[in-house]
Amino acid sequence: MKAVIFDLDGVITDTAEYHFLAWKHIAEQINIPFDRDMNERLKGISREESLESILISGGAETRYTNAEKQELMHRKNHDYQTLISKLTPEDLLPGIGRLLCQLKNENIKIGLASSSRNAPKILRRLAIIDDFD
Ligand code: GL1
Repeated sequence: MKAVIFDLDGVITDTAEYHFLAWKHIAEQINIPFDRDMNERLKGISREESLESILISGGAETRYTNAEKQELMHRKNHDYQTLISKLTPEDLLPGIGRLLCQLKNENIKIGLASSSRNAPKILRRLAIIDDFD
């Protein structure tokens, strides 16, 4: 094996829960019901696609201008960044720290594949950014 490519949210750390909370907050502010089933449909998709799916689920796909959509995404990301600002190396999911060590010891390259534009910030907060090739 030459390389291992990790997903981030919900694999390296439980940021999937923080995305859920932040999207739920925004959806409720615009009166669109948002539950865990809806959240499942958003996993792995970008911020723009996630907002679009939420708007479609609430029959609101034509309610907002592009500028208003940008503002909604900005608010979601602000809430999300407040939540991830509390992350520490303790928040690595079980086994991830050990696995990264093992891969490095065996000179296997380590990569990350994530739709999240917050990924570098999260790796820094978890103190594992230098482990990634
Ligand atoms: C984006 C979405 C999240 C999630 C991630 C991929 O993250 O907003 O809900 O789907 O992509 O795991 P971000 O907003 O951090 O770029």
